Amino acid sequence: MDTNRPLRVGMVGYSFMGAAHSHAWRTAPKFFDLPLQPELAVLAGRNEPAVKRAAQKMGWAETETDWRTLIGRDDVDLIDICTPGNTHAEIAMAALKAGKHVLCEKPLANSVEEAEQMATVAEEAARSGIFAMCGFSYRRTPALALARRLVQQGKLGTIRHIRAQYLQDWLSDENAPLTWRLDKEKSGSGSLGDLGAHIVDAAQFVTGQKITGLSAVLETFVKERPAGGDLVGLGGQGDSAPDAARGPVTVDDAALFTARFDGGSVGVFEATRFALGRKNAMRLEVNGSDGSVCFDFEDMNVLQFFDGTENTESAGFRRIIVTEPEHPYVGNWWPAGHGLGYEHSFTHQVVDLVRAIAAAQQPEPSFSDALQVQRVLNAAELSSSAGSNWQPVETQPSSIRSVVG
Ligand code: SOE
Repeated sequence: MDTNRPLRVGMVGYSFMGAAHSHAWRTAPKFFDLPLQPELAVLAGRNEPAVKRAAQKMGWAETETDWRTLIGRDDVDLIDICTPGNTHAEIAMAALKAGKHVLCEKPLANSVEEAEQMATVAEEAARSGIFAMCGFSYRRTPALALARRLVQQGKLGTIRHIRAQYLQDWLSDENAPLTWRLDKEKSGSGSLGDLGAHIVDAAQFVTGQKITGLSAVLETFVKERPAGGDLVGLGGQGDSAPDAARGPVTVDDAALFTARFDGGSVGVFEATRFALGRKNAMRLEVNGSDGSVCFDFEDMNVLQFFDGTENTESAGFRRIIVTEPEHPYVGNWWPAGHGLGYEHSFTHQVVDLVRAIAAAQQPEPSFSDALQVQRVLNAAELSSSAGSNWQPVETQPSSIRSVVG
């Protein structure tokens, strides 16, 4: 690809994730030197007045009301998928087959079968220089990227424990209304896929180890909710309708599991939307033979580090404020101490994606990486429905698997 060219983006969906991605596409070239210049070319959504309003607000030049028309356009290079999970597979595979790069929101799909097909199509496309990436944005939070760097530098020694939580509370009110996130047909699963997928990716990203098996408990605390919630956004916040007719919640409210990793460590995972008072507590603690790291997204500019090789008399968790220019991604932003926010990880995602595409290299996480996360989610559902039976998880990439299988 000619690196002086623009990268013309077509995005499908314009709700919460659409807004975060639009901000990232707009902002990335203003703070980072990019080899291709992203253009917010076309925004697609089914409701014409709404998509036009969103396009104007978020800076998109044109709109389409059918994603198929968007994919058929010659003046679009990349398709960014910000829609509910039940549409990911069809849009992503059509886009890749039409020669468009793809960025797809997490979790990759609503089933392992769909994710396998997507990974296969993505591997084929990559052979002709067309790339696909899944949007596990939290790995681009500087403190988590620093945690990975410390692990790679050997500062933690042999990793033994991985403790991951993703705690939100927006469903604690049993009158919080139904949204698409509570409908298994659309979302695939509940806390498990929405939140659990993030901590599985983050844990594996930071430690470099893959989950090989798990035992899970999934629970739906509130089985019916008032219908008529915000069908595209988060919902559940201040717009309760207790008198409205109630409909079924078909996904898990909370997902917990213990896991083993291929590097010999053991892990505990918890994802819930019922942790009252916890708004976006995406937490990760890793304990090794020589050190530990601890992260909480509610204090996202900080990484706690314990150096077990120090004199025990003065040792203790050190609070690293991850805003120094030498910290991952931070040098392109503000002076030390002037923290970053939720939206920055999406901007970093765009930066890494654009650089990989320009260098004709596979961006990470690939669809094959996201397929492996999908296998973990699937194993958790199988385990929970079989009385928490141990479920093995395949770790090998999709292409190897199809040759073997
Ligand atoms: C909703 O629970 C949600 O928006 C997730 O879907 C996002 O991936 C996460 O970043 C914040 O919470």
